[in-house]
Parts: sequence; C-alpha cells; structure tokens
Amino acid sequence: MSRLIVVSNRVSMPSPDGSQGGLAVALQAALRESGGLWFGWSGREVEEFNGSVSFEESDGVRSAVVDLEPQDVEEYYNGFANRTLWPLFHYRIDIAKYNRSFGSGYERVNKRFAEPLHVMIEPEDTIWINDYHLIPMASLLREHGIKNKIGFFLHTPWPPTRLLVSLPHHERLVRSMFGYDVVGFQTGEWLESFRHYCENELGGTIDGDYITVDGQRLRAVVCPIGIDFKNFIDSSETDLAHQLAERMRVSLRQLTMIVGVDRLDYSKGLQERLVSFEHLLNAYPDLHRSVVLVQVAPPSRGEVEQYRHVREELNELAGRINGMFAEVDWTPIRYVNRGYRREELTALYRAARVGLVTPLRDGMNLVAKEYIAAQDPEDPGVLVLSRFAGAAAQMQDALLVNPYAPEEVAEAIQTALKMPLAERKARFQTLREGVEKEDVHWWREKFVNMIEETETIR
Ligand code: ADQ
Repeated sequence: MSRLIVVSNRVSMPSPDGSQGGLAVALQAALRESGGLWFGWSGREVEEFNGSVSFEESDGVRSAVVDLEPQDVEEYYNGFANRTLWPLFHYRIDIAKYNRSFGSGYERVNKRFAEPLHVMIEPEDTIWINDYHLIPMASLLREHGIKNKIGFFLHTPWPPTRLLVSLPHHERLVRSMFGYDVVGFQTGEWLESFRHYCENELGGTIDGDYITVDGQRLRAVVCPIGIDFKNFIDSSETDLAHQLAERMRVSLRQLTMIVGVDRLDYSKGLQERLVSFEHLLNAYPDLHRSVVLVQVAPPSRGEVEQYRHVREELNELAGRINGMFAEVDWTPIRYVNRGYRREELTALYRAARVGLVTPLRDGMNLVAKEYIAAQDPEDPGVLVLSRFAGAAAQMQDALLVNPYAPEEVAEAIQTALKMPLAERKARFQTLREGVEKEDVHWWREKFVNMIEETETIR
C-alpha cells in the first residue's frame, strides 16, 4: 500500500471526544494505515499569506495546514466555492453569483495550496483531492512536475451541461480536471452529466470509463459514499444517547415524531418541507395533537447572504405554522437551530417514526443512511426521501418523493405514519443491508483502489 495524501479545504483531526463525522473517521483510518498526510486550510486567517505549513500529529494521523488571508477566504471560500460553485452544482443558477475576483481568488488559493503541497509529495504517494473547492489542484501539481496518481472525489452533484455553461470560463475549469487520473462521483446521474459535458463542450471521446480530451485521459467512475455504520451503531449504546432517548420519551409522551436533520442550507429543501408538513396538518386534522415534526438545522455559511435569507424564511415559516395550528398543550414543529453530537442524533433518529430527508438536490445525503442505521429492527421507522438526493439511487425502498410537490410529500408522510409493521420491516431490512454493506470504509477502499489500479499515461 502506498502512502496516501488527502487534500481537502479543511482538515479534520481525531478528537478525544470522538465527535466527528464518518468521512473524517474513514479518511483518518486510511491515513493511519498508510502513514499518510492530510493537507488543507487551517481555518485561520493571517494578515499576509506566507506559505508556512504547520504540522500536527494526533492519534497516528498527520496533518499539514496553511493559513489564508482574509481576501483569500472571501474570494475563494465565501466567493467562488460557496457563492458560485455550490449553488451552480445544486442546479441553482438563479442564485449563483460570479465576479472576476472570485475566479482569481479561487485560482490563487489553489496555487497557494499546490506550492507547499508539491514539495511534500514523494514518488510513490497516492493523492486524493476532495471536493469543489479544489478542482484545479491536479493540473497545478502537474505544473510542478508531479507524476503521481491523483484522484478527485466530488461530494456534490455535477450539474447538467446546460446549467454548467452559464459559468464564465467553465471550459477552463473542466479542462483542468484532466490532470487527474480518476474522477469519482456519488451517482450515475452526476457521472452522466460530466460525460455529456466532456463530449459536447470539449469534443471528448468516451471509451468505457475513460474520457479523452485533446490527448489527455481520465477515468470517471461512480463511487457512492456511505456512513461509518458500525461506529454509528456503537454510538447509540452510549450514555449520551441513552440520556437523550429518555428525554425524548418523556417529552413525546403519546406524540408520534417525524424528524428532519440538516445543515441550514437552501439545497436541503427546508422551506418546502415545512410547507409539506403544513399540507399534512391541513389534510389530516386527526393528526393534530398527535404528531410533531422535530427539525434540527444548525446555521452554516453565515457570511453568505442566501444562507441568512433561508434562515429568516424558516423562522417566519415555523412561526407561522406553529401559530396557526398550535394548542396550549401542543406545538406541531420543534425547530432547533443547533447541531447535535452523533450519539444524540442516533437517539433522535430512533425516536422518530418517520425520517424526512427532502433536499431539492444533494450529492448523496448521509442523514438518510444514518436514519436507517439508527432504527430498531423490531419496530423500524420509515424513510421519506427526495428522489433528487444522490442517496435515492441506492435507497429505492424508501418512500421516494418530489420535494417540490408539497401534497405528494404530505401523502408520503401519511403513508409512512400508517404503514403496517410487516411492510416497515421489509423496507427497512433491504435498506439497512445496503447501508451496512456499502459503508464509508467500503467507499474509501474502493476509491483508493481505483486510483491505484488505474493505468496512467503520464
Ligand atoms: P453535507 O451537505 O454537509 O455534505 P449530509 O450528507 O446531509 O450533508 O450530512 C453530513 C453529516 O453532517 C452527516 O453525518 C450528518 O449527521 C451531519 N449533520 C447534518 N445535519 C446535522 C445537524 N443538524 N446536527 C448534527 N449533525 C448534522 C456533503 C454533500 C452531501 C454528501 C456529503 C458526504 O452535500 O450530499 O452526502 O458531503 O459526501
């Protein structure tokens, strides 16, 4: 096994309280096994970029990070990554913003990463770049003479060509991806869009997994991410999980719980979800005082105005719906603006008869998988899942819905609430098998193997 170098915008080191996501845990395991290194931004700002690298080691995982200037953070992170690419990649060209300084800031920061990174790379290393923040990284490393195998994994969707061409200099961005040996997507749909772009905009040719553009070749594959299933199950047996489970039992009494857990992001379809819940309450008055929607949504990316708008809209919607339907002894929506630890999430998921995961567009969506993993096999809840989440490709036994159609989502929730135990169990068993088998370790091994086995032509 060659040494692995993982590169992502932020680095996540092992923490003693184990409060990390499955992705961090899986990558840390890979780095530990291979004696590898995780490289990225420290999250800190310095007045003037100086390229100096800080090294750290924790629990057998080594990291190397650089600080950025405030202008870098504004143009690269809040600008091109989160105001331009994130909305565009989630099909929202209506809110995608572009100005030239975003594009130049993005290239500058990618170069600032490539500069110290390339000197750390040894000839046998395998390099794994993550996500839309760092698309041009391989081509920049190639300019420094790096010939190693380099893979890129995109955690978000890849948009249809017709949308992508609205991005100024889109060709330049996509051409830069031909510095990679392997490019991985969450689903066949995103892969198809990428192939379509390469064929139609770049005049590329396709041969099996391989795409060739102007003599440069890469292998484009599907490799869906999973959760750390075993670790997640273990988290549900902790004191923290038991404490919250007990609190929920006391506070719910006879209420049937529906749960939503998301970062506060317009791609997650939160406004549409609350409207669907309102439809449910209008259509089925017998549910009043018997159901409750617990929606957990910690704010993210607060520097970006669209995120502040979503937050305001959600406050307004939750207030309006609660005001309209609440009784002195019942509030239909418990809307919570904070995150919970993994142990606590297991308890929340398990307490809920329905898991409501209705993004308007999502690369994968790990909450759908976590909800299934947390269920009691003897009395499992039902997953209502957006057909526009990457997870829908693997989770066909969920109740799949169109999140833009509130009546349809309301009907699916009602179906879930009324679903007989035998059907709940049958759907759950199939879903759980998939979530357990194709977990985050499976994903990581599969992707690293694909990078390592791919023949390069460099
Ligand atoms: P995200 O958009 O952040 O990630 P998602 O996959 O839904 O989305 O969640 C990632 C993790 O964050 C999950 O483990 C979840 O438990 C945790 N999380 C979400 N909301 C939380 C909350 N309210 N409190 C505490 N924890 C919370 C991007 C892509 C996704 C893709 C992932 C991984 O947008 O499509 O699934 O990367 O590739």
